Amino acid sequence: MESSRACVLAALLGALLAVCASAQPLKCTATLKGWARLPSSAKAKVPHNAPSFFRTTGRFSGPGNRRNDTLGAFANCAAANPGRCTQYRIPFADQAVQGFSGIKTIRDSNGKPTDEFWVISDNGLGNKRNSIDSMLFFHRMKVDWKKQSFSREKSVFLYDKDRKVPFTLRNEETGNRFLSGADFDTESIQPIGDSVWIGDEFGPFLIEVSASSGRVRSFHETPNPNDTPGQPLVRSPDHDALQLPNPEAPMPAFNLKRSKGFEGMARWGNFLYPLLEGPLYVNGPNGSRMYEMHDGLEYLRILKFDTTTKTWVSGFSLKYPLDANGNAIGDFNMIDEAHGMVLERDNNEGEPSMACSPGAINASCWEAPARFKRAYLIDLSAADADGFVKKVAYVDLLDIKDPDGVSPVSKGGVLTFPFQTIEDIDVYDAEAQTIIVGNDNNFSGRTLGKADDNEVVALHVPGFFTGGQGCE
Ligand SMILES: *[C@@H]1O[C@H](CO)[C@@H](O)[C@H](O)[C@H]1NC(C)=O
Ligand SMILES: *[C@@H]1O[C@H](CO)[C@@H](O)[C@H](O)[C@H]1NC(C)=O
Ligand SMILES: *[C@@H]1O[C@H](CO)[C@@H](O)[C@H](O)[C@H]1NC(C)=O
Ligand SMILES: CC(=O)N[C@H]1CO[C@H](CO)[C@@H](O)[C@@H]1O
Repeated sequence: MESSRACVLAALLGALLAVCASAQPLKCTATLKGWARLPSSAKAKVPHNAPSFFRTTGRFSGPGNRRNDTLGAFANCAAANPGRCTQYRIPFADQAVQGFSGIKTIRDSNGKPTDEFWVISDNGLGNKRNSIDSMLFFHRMKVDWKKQSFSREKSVFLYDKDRKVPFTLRNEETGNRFLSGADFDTESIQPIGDSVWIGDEFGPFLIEVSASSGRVRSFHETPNPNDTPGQPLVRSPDHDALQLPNPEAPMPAFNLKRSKGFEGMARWGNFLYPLLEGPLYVNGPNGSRMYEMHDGLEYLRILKFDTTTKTWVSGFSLKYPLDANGNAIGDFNMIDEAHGMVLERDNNEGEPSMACSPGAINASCWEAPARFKRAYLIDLSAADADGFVKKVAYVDLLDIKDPDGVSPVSKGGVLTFPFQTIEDIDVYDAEAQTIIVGNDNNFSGRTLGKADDNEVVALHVPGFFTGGQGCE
């Protein structure tokens, strides 16, 4: 906001137009280099030593989250448009693999990318109450760009045999104490050494597990970057320590929306940079309560964690300014020491060209099609005095150039990525100036009446590797 005011002033003076032009993020062209899919029906068998309860998923996704053990008891329909359902019915046998909320390119010992990636599955069916019979796991996936498919090479299920988690687990009194979608909502993944660090949304919490076995090694609460009396921690309504008080008593303090925890988490060296998906809820200027804002726009907190000492870096807090209130971030990874990539999105889904007419919503159009799906290049080293990182440039994921017809779902040389939740971004091959982006398929987005596959795309974005050069 301030920069655009400065621009108007400079324009009035008829000077410094070049400086102005760079104040707004530049649009970079993204060209499709690879496209691959994992069928939405992909399922994983549960480990032989996991409770048999987990051989079925989705018993609690019906009305009121009350259980129903009958396979296929409920249709899978969009919340906003109940007429629009997918081909699947719930509960189903085994565990759904699809729905990835974080990605990390696997590199060889020379730092060259392989065609393998770590991905983490989201917590199941979307929330704490309907994901009780979902297991938590991450996977090593192999992409075959020629066959346009990706396959699961290995799945690592999370378990807390050593009782590192300080609250009662769903599987408390079981041999291995596997973690479930009622315990955590796993959203971001960073391998460091032989550990994998996972960002959660219920606490929000940070969890360290063994990269090879998934055994929990450490557990960390989130400090409140604001000095708010009585609120030393960031807590969402799903934090384990919260419970509803008696009717006449005040509500307990919590300061983050549900499902707005560590959706993204970048890494540089031994430091993690967890990024909250939603703004903190803070004390307003006149005794009111409000979401944190700057010049009328919500912003998100980036924290810093030292994995060598396993402590939060106190006093550190950068801020990510959203383009619009209500937008969310999907993932965050670094390109170099100063630059990161952040996915920012609206909550809409569906092809913009297939929008419903106002007041005429039915199952064959999108009631709220995708409008804002972007990957931002940010500069952390250019943060202003208030800690706001600089949004340098962006890629419009609704306008991916596909001149060579790489993807079978491109139309007129353009691929759109109109999914509600796009939650995976990382550098793929820095030398070839490519990045990798994936959707968190929560069963909808591209095709009406059908659960969409998980898609990953390799995008050539030279502007992201040159600080925005060549972008307009
Ligand atoms: C479970 O769903 C089936 C199929 O819709 C229904 O017939 C049955 O009554 C349900 N059971 C319970 C306990 O709600
Ligand atoms: C996708 O996830 C969002 C947020 O969790 C939820 O509101 C929406 O209903 C889901 N869509 C479908 C089709 O399940
Ligand atoms: C559904 O709505 C769209 C746009 O609102 C309209 O063009 C189409 O004819 C409708 N289809 C049905 C089956 O009503
Ligand atoms: C009564 C009053 O002035 N309320 C204001 C308190 O501050 C918030 C946030 O700036 C405003 O939105 C309210 O209007």
